[in-house]
Amino acid sequence: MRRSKYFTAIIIIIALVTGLQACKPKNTANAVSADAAQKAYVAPGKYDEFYDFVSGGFSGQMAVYGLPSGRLLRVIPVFSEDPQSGYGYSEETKAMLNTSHGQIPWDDLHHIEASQTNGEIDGRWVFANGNNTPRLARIDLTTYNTSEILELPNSAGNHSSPFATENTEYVVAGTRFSVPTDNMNGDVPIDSYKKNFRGTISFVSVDKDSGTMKIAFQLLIPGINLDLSHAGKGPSHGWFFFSCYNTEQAHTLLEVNASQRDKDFVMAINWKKAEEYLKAGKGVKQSVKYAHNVYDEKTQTASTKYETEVTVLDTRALPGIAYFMPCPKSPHGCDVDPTGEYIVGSGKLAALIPVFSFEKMMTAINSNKYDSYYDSIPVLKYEDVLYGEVKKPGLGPLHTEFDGKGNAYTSFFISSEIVKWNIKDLKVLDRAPTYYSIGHLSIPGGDTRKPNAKYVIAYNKITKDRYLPTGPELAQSAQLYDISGDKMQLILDFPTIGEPHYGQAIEASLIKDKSKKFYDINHNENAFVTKGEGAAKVTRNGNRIDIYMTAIRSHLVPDNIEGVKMGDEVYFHVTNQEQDWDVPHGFAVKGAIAPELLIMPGETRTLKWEPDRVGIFPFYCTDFCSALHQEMSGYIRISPKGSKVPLAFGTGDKAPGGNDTTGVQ
Ligand code: K7E
Ligand code: CUA
Repeated sequence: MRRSKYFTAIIIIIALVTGLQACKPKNTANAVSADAAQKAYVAPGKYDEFYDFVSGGFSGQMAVYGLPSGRLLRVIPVFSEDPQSGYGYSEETKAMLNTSHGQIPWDDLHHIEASQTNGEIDGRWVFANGNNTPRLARIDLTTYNTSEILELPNSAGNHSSPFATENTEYVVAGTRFSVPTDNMNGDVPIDSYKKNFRGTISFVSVDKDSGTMKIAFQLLIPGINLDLSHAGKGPSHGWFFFSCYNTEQAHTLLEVNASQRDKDFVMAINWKKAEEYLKAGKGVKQSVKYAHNVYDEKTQTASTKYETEVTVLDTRALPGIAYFMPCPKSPHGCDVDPTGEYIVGSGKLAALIPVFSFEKMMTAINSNKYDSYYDSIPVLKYEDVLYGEVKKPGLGPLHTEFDGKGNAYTSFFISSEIVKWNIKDLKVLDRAPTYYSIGHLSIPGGDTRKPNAKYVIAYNKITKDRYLPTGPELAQSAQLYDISGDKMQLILDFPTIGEPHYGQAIEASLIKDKSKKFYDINHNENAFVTKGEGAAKVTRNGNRIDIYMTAIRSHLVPDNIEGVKMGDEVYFHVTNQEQDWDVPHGFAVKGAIAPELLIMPGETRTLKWEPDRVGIFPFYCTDFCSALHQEMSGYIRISPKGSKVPLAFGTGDKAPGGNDTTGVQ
């Protein structure tokens, strides 16, 4: 029996590995219809209709594209240092990447979640997960800055994340890897998995006004892997659904060992019940350590607070929080339709799509009708909670989104296609090939109560022959399909940065007018701001040199600096004096390890430099800002330690002169 299951698993794996080639659609050019170009065409000078916020995967960043054109509008640095803006390098932003493990320059970002009000996208923030070192980020959609990053303790592999409730009461994050919790002695044999490894789900509350995140509580769950999730809505508001795999609790060769069981689970979490337990004091306070990084818009500076405590509710000891619904087989996506009644599981290794009924689930729970228990959590009967199955939809279903007209769109990794099916009668209505190996797909608002059924976007894993070759690494790719008619129609391919796991497209009208044009310099409360050239100065405090510098088209004040010596720590605090849209200045100094800044109008940014040799070092503006941009430059003189050169600085008439101490050490 075991043997035969083992072989089944192997065959499925072979299908997974080879399926790609076997199912590669032919005649790809024919798939594009004649009027496609017109539908994706946004004339020069015209705006796109949607912003598409797309994860960069292993780049740790987020990209913003316009739709339907597919034009790249911006890359927002989130969990990775950014050589464009200096995020993570400048003194003001370094703290954003702090964790309990130290400052981490790079992470893996998978999922984007838009904030919601009444179950609809409200255009205030987008959230993203740091997958490797578990963190959640909040991005402000007026500035396109990462405003906050919250580390998650008791977590490993923050994949099932982030997912928001209908009013963004919570953004929720589940663990991919179960591990011993942080307060345990983690020095245990790996094969003691079943005894010592646990999963957690973090419920992060979001302040209605400021957006500030806080871990409200964590749920301790059995040692399994959580993959993805979605919040209930409408009638199922108050519930969360998580896809679970590795219910085998394997700890090695998961490819085979976590594919043994016919059914894994969708876990239903009653978070209102969890709140009750929390209120009743059933939570256990645990000592942990995690970083909470907040970017303050007033001081334009990020800071880190290390938190030391989290409240944990054990779902195995507190009945009524968690239930398991059996779901075939190694489910990946877990998606809730706009009505909140249907929950779609997507077993990567299953040849059907199970659709669960929230109403049936509640009936089964209310009548205490369980099949069994899994690590003290009730397991409901598959037949009791199943609304129905979509039969033979395709191979390797991953993710489902909805059009709000009663249809679902599911991505199929192995058969490389999107399949449209009807939720009520579970009949397949249409299928469209993707090029190739689609992962997530998204419809604007397609996971909310109010989808905008204009487009579906495919985020693909493989591009192979779609673009001009660029060496071994090819651009990954998204594809845009018009879904306004009965049949899906491919209208555009566009390359993406990193790996586009998931994206959320938001109607431009919801956010474009709130976009900030510049920072009011009068409200700049940075500790090192320079308001006006008259206030520019250089100060020495021991071996610390602070240079309060201004930038305006097309000069820097001061642009000649002398009297700095070897062994000094030099801080260039550059304030961009412009008060106009689209006039950043840059700053760079030769030999600096964190070499460059990009400074928005009205903003202050600081570059730290420890000169490593005596000499003259030029600095200059790196962003072409005017016809005389190339003249926007200056020099700093570094003298030997113990030199008598006095501290002096200025621009033009005020530039220092006559400090020739050559040979006078
Ligand atoms: Cu399917 Cu990380 Cu959401 Cu990628 S995951 S596909
Ligand atoms: Cu300022 Cu170029």
